Amino acid sequence: MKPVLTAIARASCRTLSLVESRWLAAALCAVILASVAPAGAHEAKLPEVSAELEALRAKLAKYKDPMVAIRDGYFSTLTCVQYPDGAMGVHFFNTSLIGPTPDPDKPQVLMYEPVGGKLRLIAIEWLVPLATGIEEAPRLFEQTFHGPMPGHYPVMPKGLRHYDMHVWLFKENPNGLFYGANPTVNCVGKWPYVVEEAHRSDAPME
Ligand SMILES: [Cu+2]
Repeated sequence: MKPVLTAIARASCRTLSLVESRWLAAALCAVILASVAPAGAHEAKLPEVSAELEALRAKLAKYKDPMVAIRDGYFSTLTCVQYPDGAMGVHFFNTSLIGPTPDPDKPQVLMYEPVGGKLRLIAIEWLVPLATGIEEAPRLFEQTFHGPMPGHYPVMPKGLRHYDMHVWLFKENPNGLFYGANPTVNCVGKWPYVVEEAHRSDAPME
């Protein structure tokens, strides 16, 4: 159906180009084309991942709806976290999943990007506080967690020292699938509550 609509829109654009006012024709044309743009056109490009992460992405896709996340115990921390080299977005944190051994199927954190006043799922994160008793950095998907680092104030108390690992399952990160900040995500001016952190997200802060 959509390709047919797009073809009709393009044809009407050609007809409009015969209209005397070029400006008016261009403006009308833009409106017509925008109205038939496919719904997915504004969706983030999905990164290529291993079969294991692909399966996890399918399992977690239900959380594209933040209401589903809330019902499952992932609560919004309200603020959008910004770094000099990119942003993480808004973290939804499920404290009931905290433990010393990270479960590959159950990240403690979901991350959302503010887009047009709404939240779009972009990444997931595992977070293991030192208070769980772990001493060495955990590993998942052949990656070693970052840290230990202090809690990210004011979203967390500074004393919440932890290891963490981010995976950009739902939005391509030019810095890498496991890198903390994504330069294509921006909080400033997009969300009423923004925390700007000075340190690069992956740098251990002792
Ligand atoms: Cu994060």
